[in-house]
Amino acid sequence: MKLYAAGCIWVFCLAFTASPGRAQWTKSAKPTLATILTTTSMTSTTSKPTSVQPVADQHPVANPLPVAAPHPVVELLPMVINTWNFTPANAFAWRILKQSKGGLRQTRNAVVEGCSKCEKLQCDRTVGYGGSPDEMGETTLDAMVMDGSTMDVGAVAGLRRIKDAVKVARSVLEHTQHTMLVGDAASNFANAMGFKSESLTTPESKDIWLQWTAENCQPNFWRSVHPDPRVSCGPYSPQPSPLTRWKEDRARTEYEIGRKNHDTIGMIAIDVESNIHAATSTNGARHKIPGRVGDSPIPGAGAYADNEVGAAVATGDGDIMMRFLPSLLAVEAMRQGKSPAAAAEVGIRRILKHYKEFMGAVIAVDRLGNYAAACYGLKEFPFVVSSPAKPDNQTRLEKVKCIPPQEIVTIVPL
Ligand code: SD4
Repeated sequence: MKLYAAGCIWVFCLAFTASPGRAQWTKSAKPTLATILTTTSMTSTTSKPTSVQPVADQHPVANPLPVAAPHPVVELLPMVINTWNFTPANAFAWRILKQSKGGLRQTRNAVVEGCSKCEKLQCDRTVGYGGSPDEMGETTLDAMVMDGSTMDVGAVAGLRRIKDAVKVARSVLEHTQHTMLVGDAASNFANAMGFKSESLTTPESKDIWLQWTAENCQPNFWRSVHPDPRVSCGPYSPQPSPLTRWKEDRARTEYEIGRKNHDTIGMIAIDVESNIHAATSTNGARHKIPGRVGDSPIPGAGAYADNEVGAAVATGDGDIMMRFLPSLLAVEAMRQGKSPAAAAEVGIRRILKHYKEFMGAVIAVDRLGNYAAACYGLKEFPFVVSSPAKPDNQTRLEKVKCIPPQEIVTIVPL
């Protein structure tokens, strides 16, 4: 019995010392069983996060298992990671995160300032003012900030006439007990918090809208209405809705949801103590029906963070993605011991099970800074990472190959 107990302890010690994340455990606050499992099961193929090598065990043992030679420890934290090739936003956030030795405020400042940078730069014209005009030609903004230590969230949706969406989301988090404010009322709140109102329309966004109206409002997001939305502008009135989904899938294919009309910045920052913040900002989907809200401001959909486990951010076709909460799925998969690579794929594959025509990506990061991404509907998905593990402590653009297209499955009528 004693021998058995000693054996169990010994096996545990071996597992612990051979774990790739061991080097960080001394720095990170209290690793949980979930993080132990996560770290030991990491098999990411989409990135090279596990460059930390096991340290040789010092205990005498009759038949020692082979262990790697001592290897210099590579720190993975602090880190900043974000969707798409929005490198200046990442570099800005990285500078902020490194301004001090980290700490809760720094991760919040990092993600908010990083996303805010993208809003100012109008990244790909899909973040910030002057992009994705809705059916009336107006740009409205969605954004969120989530604090992984308190699980507090601040979000805005359909924000009108205010450029600083992610900063208003932060104000919701810090100055209210609510989670999300929407539309004109969110703008009133923003004014009260000191943000100024101004038009979000630019000559470019006006041209996009004019061209769309000149082309009979094609494409659009309507279905089962009269006149036929595939050839006409509104106003529309309702028609009986078919019980099949094929029309919807066809419409989304025609719409060609992809880069340039459908991106978002989703950013995660983690400090050396594994304090995590995640944030998002977007102007949503081009030609959306006024009032439409996407996945980006929805906790669990556009982003999710939990200091105990890690965080995830998502980008893509928000109308579909928000039905599955892929960021929450990814974080929960890591909690159950999956690697970031497997966890990101869980978020994507759940959607694929139901929607074969969707485009999107999920980035998952564990609390030790190991990361991976998974995507579908594109050839590859770029993202930006800053961490001490990068050469010269630099901000780097990386890419992951997406899951190959699935066979289109015919939807059988209900
Ligand atoms: C949305 N998901 O509103 C957002 C936009 C986007 O990547 O592309 N996100 O649908």
